Amino acid sequence: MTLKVQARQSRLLDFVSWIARKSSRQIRIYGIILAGLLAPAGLAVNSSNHNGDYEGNGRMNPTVYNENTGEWRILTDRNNYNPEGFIWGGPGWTAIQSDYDGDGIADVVVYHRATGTWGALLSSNGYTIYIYITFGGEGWTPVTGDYDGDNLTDPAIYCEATGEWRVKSSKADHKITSLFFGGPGCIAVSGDYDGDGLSDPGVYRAADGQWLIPLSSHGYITSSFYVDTMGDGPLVPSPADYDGDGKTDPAMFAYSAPSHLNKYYVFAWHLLYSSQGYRQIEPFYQLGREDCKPSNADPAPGDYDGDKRADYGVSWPDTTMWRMWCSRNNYESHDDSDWQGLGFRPVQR
Ligand SMILES: [Ca+2]
Ligand SMILES: [Ca+2]
Ligand SMILES: [Ca+2]
Ligand SMILES: [Ca+2]
Repeated sequence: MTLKVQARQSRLLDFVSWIARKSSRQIRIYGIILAGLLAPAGLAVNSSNHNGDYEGNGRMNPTVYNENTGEWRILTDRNNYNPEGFIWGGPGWTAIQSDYDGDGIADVVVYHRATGTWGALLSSNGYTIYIYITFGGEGWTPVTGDYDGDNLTDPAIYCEATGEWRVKSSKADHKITSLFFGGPGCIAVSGDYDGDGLSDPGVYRAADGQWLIPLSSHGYITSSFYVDTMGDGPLVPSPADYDGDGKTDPAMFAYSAPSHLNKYYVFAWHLLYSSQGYRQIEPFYQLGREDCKPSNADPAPGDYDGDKRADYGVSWPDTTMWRMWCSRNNYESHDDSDWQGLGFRPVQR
């Protein structure tokens, strides 16, 4: 098991030193954090958590990862939405981008599924220090979130076989909290569904399509939601705050959407708006393939235009294309970019 950082390290360092210059205002010595390596002196939180935002401007950066090669590519404003790349990870490593040090800028993290090793490069020290912890392993999936509400993402994992969640709380010296919720057939869909700043440890139950969400603001009493997917699929939960009220909205992405005129080459987002009493809105349908085969676009929702509402982004593993429809112009037009490479999938937040 090796982490490849050597080959393109200089490019990563170029990239990250630019970020460090650009965001020097925000960089302070935060107590760290992921491994609890440093004393938490001077700990301060000065911005809301911006998972997936590498430039610290409130807009997420589209980011993809090729597990075969360990390559990451990021579209940046400073580069006119052309990709920049580096290598971190490789076969067996899942890529995650969240803000573990709470400086408002995404950190670059990989998780080794077989051994539970996390390899992290934090933005607040210029991505120059490699931090490794072991947390999880076979059967455990990382579940991103800020469960204690201090604006720092907490390393967290979920085991579907047992329904156990383990959270290393950043506020409590990364002490592990364990809870049981979910189990076989339940996929973790953590998010802040009640908008109180604490992630809620919810699950999507595939058998009956129920979203079961213990809400932090209600003593973790479970609320349930249902998103009608109209017979479309394969399905992937795709929760995000689509209406911009600060609450995560239950949403499903359907790779193929025969509910739209029986066209399998169309994909769909099916979702509820929390701001409208969890009313299900019209599905967001778009062409996923031009050759009429079932669509294989991967979903990558995120707030790419910085208006606090999630935008619809997709990336194709077998083409070099990125496409997104932004809320700022009512999803009416799309922006395309080119990854300049094949085999990339969206990075999890
Ligand atoms: Ca960060
Ligand atoms: Ca919450
Ligand atoms: Ca919402
Ligand atoms: Ca947006």
